Amino acid sequence: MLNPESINISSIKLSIWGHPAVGKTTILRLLTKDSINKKYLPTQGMDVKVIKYKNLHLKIWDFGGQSAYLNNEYISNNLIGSDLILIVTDSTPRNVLKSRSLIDKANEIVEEDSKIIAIANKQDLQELDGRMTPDRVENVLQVKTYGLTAINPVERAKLIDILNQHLKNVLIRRRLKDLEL
Ligand SMILES: Nc1nc2c(ncn2[C@@H]2O[C@H](COP(=O)(O)OP(=O)(O)OP(=O)(O)O)[C@@H](O)[C@H]2O)c(=O)[nH]1
Ligand SMILES: [Mg+2]
Repeated sequence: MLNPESINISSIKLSIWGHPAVGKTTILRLLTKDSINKKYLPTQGMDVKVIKYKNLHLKIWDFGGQSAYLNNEYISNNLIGSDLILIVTDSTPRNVLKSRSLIDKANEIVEEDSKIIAIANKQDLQELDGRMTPDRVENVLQVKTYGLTAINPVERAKLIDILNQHLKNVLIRRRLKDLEL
């Protein structure tokens, strides 16, 4: 039985992508255990943070979502090489529909090399203003989707669980690829 944790691979690239103000940087800060700043400060360009994750270095790329950074060449150059891509939405119907095209674009760029999953963020606002449930978001996006409230530090455990699940698969895929060579 293959034990992914026994495989010594030094680094994994996790990209967090989505439209502006959906909560990408908040998700990064939830992971890095930095304090959550509720004031919106748009990310300029991108920010890369490295955290130790089990026996690996997890390199987290937090992309600015503003239109200047959605340009094809910029995204192609930087998304390439991702092992796992988190497409983040704020769970409003409008944003979820717009995020579908980001998934298509990401698929074109990375083809079979990266796993793409989605985060239906801002679930705390669901009852307040009718945001979509993770199941409904998943129906539209057609990739595995998880609900999250990134401003709530308690949700860190949930986010780590999601990553655990998918990073294990990343390692297994890499291992199988090595065996094919
Ligand atoms: N209510 C609520 N607000 C959130 C949640 N996650 C993030 N926010 C807020 O949404 C705003 C934008 O969050 P950011 O994480 O900066 O958004 P971003 O996606 O990084 O934005 P860009 O860098 O411009 O692409 C901030 O005011 C956050 O506090 C959440 O789960 N619920
Ligand atoms: Mg940001």
